[in-house]
Amino acid sequence: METVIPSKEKVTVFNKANQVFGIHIEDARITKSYLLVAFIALLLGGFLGLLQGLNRAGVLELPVWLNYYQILTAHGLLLVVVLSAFFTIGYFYAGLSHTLGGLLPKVRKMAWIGFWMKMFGFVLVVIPILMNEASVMYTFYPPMAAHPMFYFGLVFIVLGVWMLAAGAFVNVSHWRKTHKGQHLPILAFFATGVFVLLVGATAFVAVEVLFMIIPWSLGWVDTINVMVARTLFWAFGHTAVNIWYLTAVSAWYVIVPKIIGGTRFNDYLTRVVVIALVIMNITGGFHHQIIDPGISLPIKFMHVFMSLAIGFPSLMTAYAMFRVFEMTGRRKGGKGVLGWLKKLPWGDVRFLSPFIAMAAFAPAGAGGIVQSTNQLNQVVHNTMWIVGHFHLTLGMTVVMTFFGISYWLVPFVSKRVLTPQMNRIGVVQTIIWTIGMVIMATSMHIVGLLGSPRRTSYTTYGEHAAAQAWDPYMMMIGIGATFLLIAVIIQVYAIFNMMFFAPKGETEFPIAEVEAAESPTPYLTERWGVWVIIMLIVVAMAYVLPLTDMIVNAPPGSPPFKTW
Ligand code: HEM
Ligand SMILES: [Cu+2]
Repeated sequence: METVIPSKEKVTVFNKANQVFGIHIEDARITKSYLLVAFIALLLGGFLGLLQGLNRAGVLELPVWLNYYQILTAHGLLLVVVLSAFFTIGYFYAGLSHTLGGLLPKVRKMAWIGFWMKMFGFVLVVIPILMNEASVMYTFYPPMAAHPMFYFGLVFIVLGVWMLAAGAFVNVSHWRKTHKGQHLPILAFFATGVFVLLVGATAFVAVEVLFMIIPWSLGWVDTINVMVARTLFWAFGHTAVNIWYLTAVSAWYVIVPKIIGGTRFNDYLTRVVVIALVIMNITGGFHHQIIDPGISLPIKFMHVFMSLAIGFPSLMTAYAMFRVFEMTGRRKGGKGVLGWLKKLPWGDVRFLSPFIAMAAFAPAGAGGIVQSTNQLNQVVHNTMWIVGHFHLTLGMTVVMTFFGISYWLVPFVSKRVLTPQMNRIGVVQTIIWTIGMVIMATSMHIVGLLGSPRRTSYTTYGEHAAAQAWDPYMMMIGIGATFLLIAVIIQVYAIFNMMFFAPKGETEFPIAEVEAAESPTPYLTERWGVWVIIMLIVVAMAYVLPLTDMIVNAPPGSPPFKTW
């Protein structure tokens, strides 16, 4: 079954075969495995989310053998690490296979090695969590210390990511060698950006875990520099969430225009957005530490500047999307100021879900700007507002885009079709998820402004009046969480159905074309070596001075603590 692609001619033949017969069966198996893990993580994580929501609403007391922080750790990791990463990898590997004429045999091997490294790492992480030996939450900030096994698991997860990134780079550079002078297909261009960022992000957490936390948790060194650890974590954590966002953005630019029967936005500007997001992403990490002590004001100011700079490509994206929607709607005969909106395929889950996802990014992005502002951050820092914010950004913008993708990607890799009934189920799922998230995230924002802290199990603070004022909102969080779990169950049912039981048939991998009249994109955009060097310079600018300062003028280190 191995398809060796030695020469240019064979590549084109294979390309054609790929377009006619869909994805190579072995490439499909890779993506299916990643997607299955992703959606099982959604099921487990969503269930734990409901437990948290009901606990905080005051209607569910957790049994003594189950700790709120244990659940919170698992929920965060399952959803921000497992669901997001596995979906991203499954989706982009299918995209690379489809647009580059199949994965190379050695890349397939790398994808499987990466898969099992990640799974092995995940098992190592889960065991101490189940034993209540690692209730450190997904940020695992020192001086809280988990069982060392937890950190070894993280190392394997990172190694798995590197293996997958290497696989993607091998396939991309092979294609470039055999297609000299051509532009990388747009989805492979996005994939390159995502894997560059994944390596950049995980490099920080690898240093933190390998060189600081593991020796400390094993007792080889007595104390840890908490500030350095937090800084390395957020250089990673901040970038990670932006990677999930960039994955969603790739579908908005490339896939959604095709689904609505239109053309995609200007190719040159699209590539510029990708490059801008890659270069400027890692340097926003300190906006998570905006009220941490020991970081000088000019440095914080620089990170805030870089964080807000990311708003620029995001606004370009918002403009690009609505331009595509309006042009497509008008071509289909939509008239007047808003008449074109009626021409969009609202009944198609592959459009509806990512559309709501994009709309959610408006309040989500605005909240992000609030949080990046020093004075406003003081009001919302570590309150439920923050939890509301990332359920809008990740729980709606990113995850709903992933859901929308799943309704064509799963049939595509399973050689099945999306039936009208399944589409209807998807629309219902989308509506229930939207209702749940809007209720939950809005209540979280408000109760956060009223002072309710995040990461705190149910308490009345001795019947304190301020805490009692939170009660109605907490109840709404519980109600939103219930809607969400219903939506999770429907979504996971849809995945299994589309993967194993839906009618056989060919499904298209939807990739939109550019406008015929568009001028060609300058080849400059393909200079990935240059973009990576600029990225490294910007990262050095943001991190070398503050990290040196934290190490040279180190505060007293801390021994490990088990606070739960
Ligand atoms: C069924 C759907 C979901 C429900 C009911 C839910 C509910 C909750 C609740 C109640 C909290 C706890 C807040 C606290 O005590 O601080 C929480 C935390 C969190 N959720 Fe969700 N959530 C859901 C889906 C998601 C999704 C899809 C993501 C991301 C992809 C996500 C990411 C997180 C993260 C990262 C935390 C924070 C953990 C921490 O602070 O350590 N959640 N969620
Ligand atoms: Cu951030």
